[in-house]
Amino acid sequence: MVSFLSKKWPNMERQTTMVLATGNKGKIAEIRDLLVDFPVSIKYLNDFGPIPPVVEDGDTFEENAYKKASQVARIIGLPALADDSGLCVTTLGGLPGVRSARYGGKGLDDMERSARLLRAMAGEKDRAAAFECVISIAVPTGQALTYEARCEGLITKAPVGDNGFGYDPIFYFPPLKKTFAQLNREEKSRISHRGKALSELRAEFEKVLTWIRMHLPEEEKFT
Ligand code: ITT
Repeated sequence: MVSFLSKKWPNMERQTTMVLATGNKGKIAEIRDLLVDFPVSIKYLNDFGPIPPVVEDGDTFEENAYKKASQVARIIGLPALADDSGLCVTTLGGLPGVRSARYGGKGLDDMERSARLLRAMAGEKDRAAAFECVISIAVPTGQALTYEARCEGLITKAPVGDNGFGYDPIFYFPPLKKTFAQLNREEKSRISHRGKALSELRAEFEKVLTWIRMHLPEEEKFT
């Protein structure tokens, strides 16, 4: 491993451990894919004992992403990466937005939330919407880096496709003439809000790792 890393990442002979601060399996799969060849050892919330849930009461994706990353980093004592994202529908004044995971109330699953949104859009001609994503990487002392991106599309009249998660079946991406749920993970990541935010992060990953190491206590730098 070290020899592979030292060829591709000459200044990164050791791996840095980073916790993915999300319980959303769809996000985990997409983020893991995009960091697979990077010199980080990824840990998941499940690798640690029960962690108090983060109250996502921020008004912006950025606030919530920072809250999730910084709380997990502080409690676990390792750098953490969190994603706050959602679907913003123009004609609904940007809703469900930061409340995308809770739209329609507690106890609904992804399909029921999408059905609810389609009902709210019934008869509406303006179907414009955008997925937005903010990635926050925080260290235990609270400093953080932020990456963000959006992806514009249209809300369909009915769900189409079986892939992905969340609102993917009702989000149509005109350039590919498909909903996100008709794309495989790689196709989606090339154009999605999360894929674009993570590709900015990938583009300067070496700098990010150096920044993380500078902000870690001595004994955790090379775990
Ligand atoms: P964590 O907070 O644990 O990361 P969460 O699902 O609660 O998981 P958010 O608060 O960021 O995450 O809510 C994001 C919601 O927005 C998510 O549950 C989906 O309903 C929707 N969403 C975000 N990105 C999406 C994507 O790529 N495809 C479909 N729906 C997405």
